Amino acid sequence: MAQWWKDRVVYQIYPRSFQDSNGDGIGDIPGIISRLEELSKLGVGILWLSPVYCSPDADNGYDISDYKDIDPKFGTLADMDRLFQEAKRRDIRIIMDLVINHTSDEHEWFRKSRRREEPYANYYIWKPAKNGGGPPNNWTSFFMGSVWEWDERRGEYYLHLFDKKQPDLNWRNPRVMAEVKEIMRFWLTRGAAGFRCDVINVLYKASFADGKRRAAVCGLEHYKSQERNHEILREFRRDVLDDFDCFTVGECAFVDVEEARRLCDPKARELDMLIYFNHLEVDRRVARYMPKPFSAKRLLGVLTEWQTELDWNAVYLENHDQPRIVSHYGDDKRYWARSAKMLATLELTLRGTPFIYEGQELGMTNAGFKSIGELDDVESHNIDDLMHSFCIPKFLRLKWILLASRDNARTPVQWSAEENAGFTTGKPWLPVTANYRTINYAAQDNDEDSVLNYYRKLIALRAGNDILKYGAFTPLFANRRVMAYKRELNGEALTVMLSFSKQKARVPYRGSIVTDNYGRTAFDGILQPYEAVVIKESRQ
Ligand code: TEU
Ligand code: CA
Repeated sequence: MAQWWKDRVVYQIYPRSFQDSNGDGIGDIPGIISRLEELSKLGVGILWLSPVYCSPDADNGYDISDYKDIDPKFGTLADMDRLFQEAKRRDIRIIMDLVINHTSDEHEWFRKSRRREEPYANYYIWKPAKNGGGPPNNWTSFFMGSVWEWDERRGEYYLHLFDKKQPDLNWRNPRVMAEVKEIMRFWLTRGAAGFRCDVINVLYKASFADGKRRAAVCGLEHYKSQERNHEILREFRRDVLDDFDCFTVGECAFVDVEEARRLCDPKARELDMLIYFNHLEVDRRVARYMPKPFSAKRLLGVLTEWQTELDWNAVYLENHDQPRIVSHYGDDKRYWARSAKMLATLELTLRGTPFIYEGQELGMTNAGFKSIGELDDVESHNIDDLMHSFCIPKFLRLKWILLASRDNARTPVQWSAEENAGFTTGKPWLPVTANYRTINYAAQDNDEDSVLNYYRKLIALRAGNDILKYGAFTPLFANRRVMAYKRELNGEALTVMLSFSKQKARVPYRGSIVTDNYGRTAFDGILQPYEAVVIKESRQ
């Protein structure tokens, strides 16, 4: 069924790195407003804002201390209202980040919970010490170490799946449910068009028994996608979301297709679509930090599973937790522009709602960090400590972490060749990547052949093409370096061929060109390095 959130392309803004308006080095809401024209010109129809609520920033806003106010570093509620209005004028809708697995330890609820002050005493997951002072179980955090932190004041441990400054809410407490519903209504009434729901499949902890040892995250089986978690999502729909014209996209940790089918079942409507990770991990061992060689065949395998098993899903290649795609599956040196455009073709010819991350449309690259000291991200520092404790040598730690660090995608958007890339007149909170003098918006805006204009062209192509939007997906062919797939609707088909390699490759398909990143007008069956070709099948 057609829906506005299927027709449109989403653009993710990481507010602190998007555009600074007042010289404090931190991007802000007035900065976003000042760039709406650029976003409109790109052709995006929905913005997802990473958290702009009050936060002490232990995890850059994913630790919220007040859900109903804007952090002063980003502006005011009045600025946010103006952003809703200004976006609406340009037919752009906005979804907010809903982070409800945990709050900040500086949230008023937690400060009172610690003191056992009612009604907050049971808003979080508190447990007494076990066997003479030890933690309640062996679970490990997504950000390394135990999930349990001892609280002197309360004399109990509290649970945190992420940083210790992110205590998990207690989803057994009906008051927590009521609070969150109110927060959702607050933003939907103000103008939000839905939510990106942070780690939404781990809310409900069904038991606190020890986890299986040797799991990447120990304890997962006790809280991932529990029955009650599904019910909670249906309750959000019934009691809140159904009253508004909105959609949800849930970020789901360690999710597989089977679980995803259930979460996105159009009948149950727990989520409208979800964010999974497997397609970005085909060249990684144990999650993200240990590399192995890339294979286009493996990538097509993962994509095929997700494209065909779900009726609809989110499609993305970058976000604020991942390295830049051109530095990951592309080539950020000789074939920088070619490979950035090839990856654009991949994203915009898959079935689903595309999510483009700020700077992706410019082909922004990894940051080129040289030392751990340059990194801001809590996860990078924790993983470094953990690897250190396993005696992994420094040069390897450095290599792996600098390549995969979340900060690679968090450097300021490169708007121009001016100082600090036109992002700020002050000192940016995270340094601008050195290549901003050549890779920037101003240089690409009027260059017909730029990565930016290629994105504009493809977004427009998708908008006017029902095969690309709603056509069925069928894999055709893949090897280590190239892949081909087909999109088909009402007897019409488009074939997409992509090269992930510096070498030429022969493919067995022919037809008239719909789009191509080499600008050619006829296809001879040979893919050039990092070429992307979309053809309309010739009927023979
Ligand atoms: O990320 C959730 C998540 O699963 C992360 O552990 C992610 O897999 C990891 O960062 C990849 O290295 C969400 C947010 O997107 C992230 O920014 C937050 O730090 C996290 O939740 C906690 O709120
Ligand atoms: Ca600012």
